[in-house]
Amino acid sequence: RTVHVIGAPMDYGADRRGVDMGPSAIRYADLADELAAADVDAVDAGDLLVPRAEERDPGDESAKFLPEIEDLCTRLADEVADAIDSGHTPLVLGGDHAVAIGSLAGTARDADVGTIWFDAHGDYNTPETSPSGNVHGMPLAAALGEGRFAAEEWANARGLREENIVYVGLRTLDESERDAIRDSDMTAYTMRDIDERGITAVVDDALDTATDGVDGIHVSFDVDWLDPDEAPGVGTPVRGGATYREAHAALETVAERDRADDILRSMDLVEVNPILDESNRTADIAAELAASALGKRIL
Ligand code: DIR
Ligand code: MN
Ligand code: MN
Ligand code: MN
Repeated sequence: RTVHVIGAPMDYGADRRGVDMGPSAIRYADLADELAAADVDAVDAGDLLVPRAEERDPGDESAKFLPEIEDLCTRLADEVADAIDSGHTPLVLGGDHAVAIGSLAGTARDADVGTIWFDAHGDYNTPETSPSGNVHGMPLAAALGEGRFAAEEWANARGLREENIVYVGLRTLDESERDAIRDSDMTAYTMRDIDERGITAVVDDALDTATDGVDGIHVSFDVDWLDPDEAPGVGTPVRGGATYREAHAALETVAERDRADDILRSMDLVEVNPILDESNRTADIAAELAASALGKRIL
């Protein structure tokens, strides 16, 4: 397998500046060595060019920097789709989680796709419902063309199937997201499911649902899914998250299924914020977790 690393150093989607440095921090955390340890070939396509947020006006308060996000995500979607066409597995380094709009649009351009969303948050707001106006809280709604995103052709992920979207380890939702997720065809496992059943059983079920009848899955990993004690370098920490070991076990379970059924199509690692981090430890974990997802094994 060849992994195609794409840096998306964008922080238009979040309030706290600094996630634009995520790609550098993850590379600095020996991503290349970690990928080698996973026994994959890797090509690093470098970073997409992103104008600095300070040079821009946030514009519409209900979806800040949306034209800038459109520009980045349109280019990212093309690069992800091209990488898949050449038989590679795109690994997108964020950047805030709004970059997933581009990843999903690219990976689901010519295929039916499911996704597993590892995140403390639901990321299912629309400009109409978002309490913050931050687009990193909206990528799933954008990809599914909800609300105002119905008119934003660039954001829609054509082959993404709602019934193949699975959240693992949710622990905080905005009120309108709760109702919308309940009314949707998506599947949601919360931290409580992990407490009760253990991470590997939950991820196994998530994989059954996400892979059912599709060509492959996209794994979107927001590092705030981890407990802030493990991953302090995030803009929106929420206590009660996954432990270090649960996170590795989750992604090793994905890798195991991939080894059997060749299901992993693309992946995001997002929301690493080096400004808020302690000695790059959040980026370190992110790099290690990429290796677990891509097949690194002890024995
Ligand atoms: C919040 C935060 N639900 C929002 N979302 C985050 O702004 O919509 N997602 N941090 O990862
Ligand atoms: Mn997120
Ligand atoms: Mn999050
Ligand atoms: Mn390391």
